[in-house]
Amino acid sequence: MSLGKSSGASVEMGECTRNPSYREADSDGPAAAAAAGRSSPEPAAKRLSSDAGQEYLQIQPYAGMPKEVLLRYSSQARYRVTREVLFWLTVACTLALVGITIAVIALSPGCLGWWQGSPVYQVYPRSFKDSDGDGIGDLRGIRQQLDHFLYLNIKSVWISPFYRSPMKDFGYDVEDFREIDPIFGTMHDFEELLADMHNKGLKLIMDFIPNHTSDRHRWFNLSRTRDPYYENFYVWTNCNATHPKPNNWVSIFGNSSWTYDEVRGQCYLHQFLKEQPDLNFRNPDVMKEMIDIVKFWLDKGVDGFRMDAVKHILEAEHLRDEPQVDPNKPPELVTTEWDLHSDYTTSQVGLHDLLRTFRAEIDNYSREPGRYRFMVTESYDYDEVWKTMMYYSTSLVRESDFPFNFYLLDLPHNKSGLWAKELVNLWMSNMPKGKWPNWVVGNHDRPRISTSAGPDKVRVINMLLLTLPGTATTYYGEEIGMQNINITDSQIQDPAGKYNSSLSRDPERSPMQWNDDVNAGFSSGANSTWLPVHPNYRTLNVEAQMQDDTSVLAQYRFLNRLRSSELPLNRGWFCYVHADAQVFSYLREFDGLQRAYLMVMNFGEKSAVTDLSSFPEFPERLKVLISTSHQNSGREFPKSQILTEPGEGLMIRYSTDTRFNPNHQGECYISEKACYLEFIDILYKC
Ligand SMILES: [Ca+2]
Ligand SMILES: [Ca+2]
Repeated sequence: MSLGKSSGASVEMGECTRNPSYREADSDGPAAAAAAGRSSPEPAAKRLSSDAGQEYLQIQPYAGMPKEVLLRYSSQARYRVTREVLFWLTVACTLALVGITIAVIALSPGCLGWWQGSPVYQVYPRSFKDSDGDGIGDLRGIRQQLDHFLYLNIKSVWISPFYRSPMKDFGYDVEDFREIDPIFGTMHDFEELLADMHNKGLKLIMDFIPNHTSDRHRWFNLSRTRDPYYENFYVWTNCNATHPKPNNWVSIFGNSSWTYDEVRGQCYLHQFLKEQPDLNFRNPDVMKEMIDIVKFWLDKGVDGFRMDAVKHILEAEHLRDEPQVDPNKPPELVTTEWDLHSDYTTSQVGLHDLLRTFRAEIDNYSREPGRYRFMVTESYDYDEVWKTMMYYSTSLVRESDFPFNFYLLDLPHNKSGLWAKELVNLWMSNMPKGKWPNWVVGNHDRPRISTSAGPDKVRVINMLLLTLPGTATTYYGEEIGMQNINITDSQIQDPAGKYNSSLSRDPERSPMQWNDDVNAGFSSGANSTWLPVHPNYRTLNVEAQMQDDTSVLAQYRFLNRLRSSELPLNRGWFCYVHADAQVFSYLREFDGLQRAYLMVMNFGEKSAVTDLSSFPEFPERLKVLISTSHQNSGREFPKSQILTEPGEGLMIRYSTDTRFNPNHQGECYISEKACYLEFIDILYKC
């Protein structure tokens, strides 16, 4: 705005002239110059500008200074320099902050996902808790017991199938993938369960069964009647009605995997029960329908899937006979899966493409912050561990977060430290670099570890499970050392057991033992429970063990809580230290952290003295933080003489500045290397 060109300017000038300093400066300017006889050819404004530093040196700030005056005033060196210094200081600080932020992000190791930070607890829903007294566990029952998971510090819960099902294979024969079986409750019960779990910080992992449906599924009925869309939803082939064996393939449950269907006049394939026809994943419409089902549950908010029996998803299209393990065995005696090399019925080319397609759909739901959806595959190739490893994701293609590791199920086969190490190493030495391990010691298909390995080994096996690197899986009841039940032939419920009582999986599926009330607190109904409760429930139950700080439960809880809070245990190095006929010993440490955990565990049948004096990294005296034999907790041993009894596990905690892993690189593993800076309490990549 120009001076004197508007009334506003006049007002401003009026204000100016009331300021004595300005008036003095104003009159001192051109008037003083004229008085001094200096000629002044320059316009007044220009002269004012060039001489501002001199002429306005005496000006004091006052309210309502006009812009031009203010500018002249502020252009004095003392203000200009200060201003510029402050400006560049602000720029420098901002850049430094941005730089530090980028550096911290770049140097920070990734956080552990929820599926890495907690054991996965497997709930077998028929057996966990019955809410309505019919003797069968249900979803409302699970909801009633959520605090049990919080008590154990467990965050991930896998619930075995609860889809609508004729229960020929207790839920693994699905009649409708979008409905809850009435035995377990309603969709509303499920939604309430899921909401409650999320409110308590728990994640729900569902079973997903891609290989087959129930023969009662709508798709199968439409396929039998050759509905054009569903005609090829299952694996059909021509066969002889009186001798329905198009080839020698056998079912996992025994005998031919083909059954003649009178309605369609063809045979259908079933790799499991004849009531579980295999879906035909060579038909893209089948994949599309199954993906829609996955989305249905992801939309409901489930946190992940355990993909069932994945290696069976595809079969060879040529349907040729599989080679016999014993070529001389008469073909009519080839009736079990162990009689054949399952070259054409498992792990076919294209299988991983299908799983990666499922994974990509699941990942679409992982994009919201804090809503990672998890996928674990169930596949077991006992002698071909490399096949199992193929389910791990690669850096380019996403598949499983991990495939289930069932090798520890074989711990009871040979009670020795060497055997324990061999089974652990089978996974660790074959796992792709940087991947996350996992460990299973029990499930709904295998005898409980307390029975197969013996009750005296329960504590040490739980200790192993919770101190190895990676995610542990705990089958319900293992946290209290539940044992198999004995059942008579008339009590058998499992279809596999009805076919062959020695194959019955009922013994490991008995009701959860909550307390010493009727039915072990599992069911308040007067009627009997679907399987008998183990008679030891009066003393072996959750409530009793909560009162006893030396119990299996107390030890499980202690170790699991420690695991979640201690860096060496939840993401540190894992190093083999020693193995012999009795003892398996390993170390967990974390670079930059002084605390380390030395595990000395006796899986054998004799007491042992372990001499670790050849390792200079360990202090001379080692103090036991916790022993599975309670009386030995707190005990100190010289490192040359660490005493363990059969079935005893020691967790030794010590402090050191000397790292073990740099000197034993071939014996040590880590998934993602990270270091700790004690000085400012942060993790960083190293
Ligand atoms: Ca019930
Ligand atoms: Ca199949």
